[in-house]
Amino acid sequence: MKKLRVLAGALASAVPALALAGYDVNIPAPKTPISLQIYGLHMEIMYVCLAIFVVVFGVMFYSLFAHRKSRGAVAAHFHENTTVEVIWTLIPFLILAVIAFPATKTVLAMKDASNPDMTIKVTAYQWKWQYDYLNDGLKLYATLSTPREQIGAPDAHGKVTNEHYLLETDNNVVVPVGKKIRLLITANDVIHGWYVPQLGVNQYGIPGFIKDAWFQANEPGVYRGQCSQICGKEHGYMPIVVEAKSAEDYAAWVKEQKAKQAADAAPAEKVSLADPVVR
Ligand SMILES: [Cu+2]
Repeated sequence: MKKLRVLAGALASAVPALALAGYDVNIPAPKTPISLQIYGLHMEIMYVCLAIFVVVFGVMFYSLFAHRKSRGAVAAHFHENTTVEVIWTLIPFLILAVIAFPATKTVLAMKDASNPDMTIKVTAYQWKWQYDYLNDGLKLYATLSTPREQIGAPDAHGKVTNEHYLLETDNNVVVPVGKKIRLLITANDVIHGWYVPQLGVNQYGIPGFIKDAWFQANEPGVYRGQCSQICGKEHGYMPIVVEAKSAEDYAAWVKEQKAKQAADAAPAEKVSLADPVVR
C-alpha cells in the first residue's frame, strides 16, 4: 500500500511537467503539400523505428529473463549459421527499401520547381535577406526587427516580452496563398540556408550558384524560419518571415510596396536634377 502511495506521489509530481507540454515536441504542423509529405514520412519512419525497438528489445529482455544463469542456462557456443545471417541481412534491406521508396518520391517532388505561378529570387547576406519579386518587379530587404537591447544582455531573459523574439523582420516576404512560388536562392558572401520548416523548404544559398526550391502555402498565415547554415557571428539574427495572403490582399500589398519604392526613389532623382554640381 505504501509503495502504491509513493508511486501515486511520483506521478502527481510529474503532472506539472506534463502541463508544460503545450510547447511542441513534434516538428511544426505542415502547411504545404511538400511539408505534409515530409511530416508523413517522419511519422511513418518513426513508427517503423518504434516497431524495431519493441521487437529487438523484446527478444533481448525475454532472452535475458528466460535464459538466466540462476535457471541453469549455459552459454551456447556456435559459429556461422547461414540461415540466420541471410535473415538478418534481408530484413534490414527490405525495411530500408520500404523507407527509401516514399522518401525518394518526396525528394523528387521537392526538387520539381517547374511551372511556378511566380518566382522570387532570394539573396542572402551577412546578415539579412534580399527578395526580388521577378514577376512583380519588387525588391525588398528583410532584417531582424527584434530590438537590439533585448539581445545578448545577461539579464535579457526577463526583458523579452515580444512573442516572436529573434523570429521577426522589418519586411516580411508576402506571397499569395495557394500559388506555386519558386525560389531562386543564392548568396552574396558566404553560404547561408533559407529554412522555413512549415513550408517544407531548407535550401542552401551558395555564392556563385542559384539553387531552386518551391512551396505552395495551403492557408493564409505567417510562417517563420531562420538561416540554417552557420554563416558568421550574427547567423542567429537573420530570420525569415513568410506571410501568405489571399490574392486580393497580395495585390494590394504589391501596389502599396510599389508606391513606397517609387517614393523612396524620387528624392534622389530630385537632388541630382536640382543641383547638378553636387556629385
Ligand atoms: Cu546566414
